[in-house]
Amino acid sequence: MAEEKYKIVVFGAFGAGKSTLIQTLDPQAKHIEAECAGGSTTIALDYGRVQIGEKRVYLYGTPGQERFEFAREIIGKGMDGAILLVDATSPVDKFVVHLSTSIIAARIPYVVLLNKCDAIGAQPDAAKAHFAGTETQTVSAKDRRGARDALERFIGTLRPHSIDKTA
Ligand SMILES: Nc1nc2c(ncn2[C@@H]2O[C@H](COP(=O)(O)OP(=O)(O)OP(=O)(O)O)[C@@H](O)[C@H]2O)c(=O)[nH]1
Ligand SMILES: [Mg+2]
Repeated sequence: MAEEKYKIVVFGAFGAGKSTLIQTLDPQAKHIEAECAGGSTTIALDYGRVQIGEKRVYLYGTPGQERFEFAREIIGKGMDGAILLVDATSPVDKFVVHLSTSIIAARIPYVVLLNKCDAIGAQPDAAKAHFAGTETQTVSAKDRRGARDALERFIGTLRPHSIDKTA
């Protein structure tokens, strides 16, 4: 049986935990970052790979800063599914709503992962209310088991990448 391939793109606001999630799922993941106040920020992309049985999942993380819209557009080309990672310790703002609206407009299957649920002050239910009608799951991007379970569940709902459909 041919291996199935999936391109999954992780969207989310600045500091939502996208790079952390991809690094947790693939400890050999690569990313391009720059120093910024209080730590580092993704300036181009994250890239990781995860094998789930016969399914090979290519994970691409996007930069969260608003000015990198062009990078999100390029990275998102040809994706099979999108993960919207939401920081459950901060209020859902206009930018996060913009990201979810863009994913819906592109008709891409997606899941909302409510992140940082291990942190004091996380309010996943308040965040969830903004995504009524969409599949949501609570995670901590630092917890490998929970993150992998969430990814597996999402991949299980998808069809493989179109390049394999010709086989
Ligand atoms: N407590 C807790 N902290 C987290 C979690 N996920 C990420 N963080 C922290 O949040 C900060 C930002 O995480 P990143 O993974 O760099 O966030 P990002 O979404 O890639 O950020 P940009 O690339 O700048 O958009 C880091 O200090 C992480 O350690 C989590 O699940 N729980
Ligand atoms: Mg990042």
